[in-house]
Amino acid sequence: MNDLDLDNLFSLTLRDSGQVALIDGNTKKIVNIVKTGYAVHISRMSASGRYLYVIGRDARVNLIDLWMEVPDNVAEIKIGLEARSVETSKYKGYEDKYAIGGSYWPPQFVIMEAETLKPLKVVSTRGVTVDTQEYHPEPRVASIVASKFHPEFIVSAKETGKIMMVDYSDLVNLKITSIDAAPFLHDGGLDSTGRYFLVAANTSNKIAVVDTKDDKLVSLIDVGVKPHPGRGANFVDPVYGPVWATPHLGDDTVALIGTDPVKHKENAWKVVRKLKGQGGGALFVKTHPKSQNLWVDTPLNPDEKFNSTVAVWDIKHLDKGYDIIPVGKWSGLPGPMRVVHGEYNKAGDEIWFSVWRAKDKESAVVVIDDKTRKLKAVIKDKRLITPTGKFNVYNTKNDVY
Ligand code: DHE
Repeated sequence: MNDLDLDNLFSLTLRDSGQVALIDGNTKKIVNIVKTGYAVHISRMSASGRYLYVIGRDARVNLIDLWMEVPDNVAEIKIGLEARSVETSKYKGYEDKYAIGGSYWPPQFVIMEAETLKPLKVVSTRGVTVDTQEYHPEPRVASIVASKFHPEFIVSAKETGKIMMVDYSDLVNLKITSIDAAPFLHDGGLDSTGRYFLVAANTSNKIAVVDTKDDKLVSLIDVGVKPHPGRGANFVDPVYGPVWATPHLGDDTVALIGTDPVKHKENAWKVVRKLKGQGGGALFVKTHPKSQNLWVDTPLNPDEKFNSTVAVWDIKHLDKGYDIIPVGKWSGLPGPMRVVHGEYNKAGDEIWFSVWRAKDKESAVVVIDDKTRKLKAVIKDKRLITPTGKFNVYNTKNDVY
């Protein structure tokens, strides 16, 4: 019912106002500000691209219909008291059929009817840890990803270190393949083929790799201190072939892990390179299949030099080191601030960063021309309160990262 270029719409988290801003990626204009949960956290897309799901830290899931004249909420539910993750079924034949929310408290995940959010199945994550085999009463649900190879959700339980392949094809006779990874699982994403899921076990300083076709653990890889990939970044390293990258909270490195066990067998599931970045306190890394740039933020670094800038590498010349892009300065806003979470537009020729300031201060989104690395636009509006994560509809729907 609208003429929006929905594939290039962005859902921008407005963390402390409990809202998302829907922004037209072409005009950079706000289409709507939608009320969501408390300290709203992430957005994910349905397979068709019609429905947007948002989860708040209060475990409120909002379902936004992008086909309405003005996209807005059409359903909401609380799946618990505290939560971080939401995802939708993407396997062929199950598009737009199920949604899943994972909660920190109670320790459980909830499978819902995608079009209404009607809860269909609640599954507890209580159980024993993979290492000492001790009972844990509250394993929080961390990242959730939809499998492309089976009708399954890939659900990470933080404290127990288990990755559960939850088969949603038969909710009555529910099958879960439980894979022992490592505690404490946090965030992660798929490799470029969509077959392998790489997830940070952050205080174990490891990345766990799961083959989502064979439903098996492939490897536990030692990386730096407290890896924090977001969904990670996939690109082709000129020497080592296809890699997936993660930066770290606890050190200044970016680990590049080989992801091609067929044509680059000797590099698969090994850290093939460690880039030296600006500093610790990094949260997110980003590139795009059409880009030659690898971007890393450092929003949690206490030094203003780092938390208001981002580092960018030329993928073809990784050994030349990084350039520093003064995103905070380009916003025209004074510090303190955190520059956080790069996200590409659909075409892959712009990257957007949030300039996150206190909730009573003006914030902004800075849009950078990816090719020239020059400032393209600054999106400012008094309604953009504490912008953090942002999710382009096309890239989120298709797991482009
Ligand atoms: Fe997040 C993803 C948990 C704090 C922004 N965050 C995730 C995921 C988890 C998680 C489990 C993976 C979800 C998935 O993929 O299904 N985050 C937590 C926390 O427990 C933590 C550390 C503390 C808390 O109290 O919540 C936390 N997160 C933050 C922030 O302070 C951030 C920087 C700003 C904000 O908006 O709250 C933040 N987290 C994000 C973003 C993603 C995310 C933007 C999704 C990244 C992506 O590209 O997919």
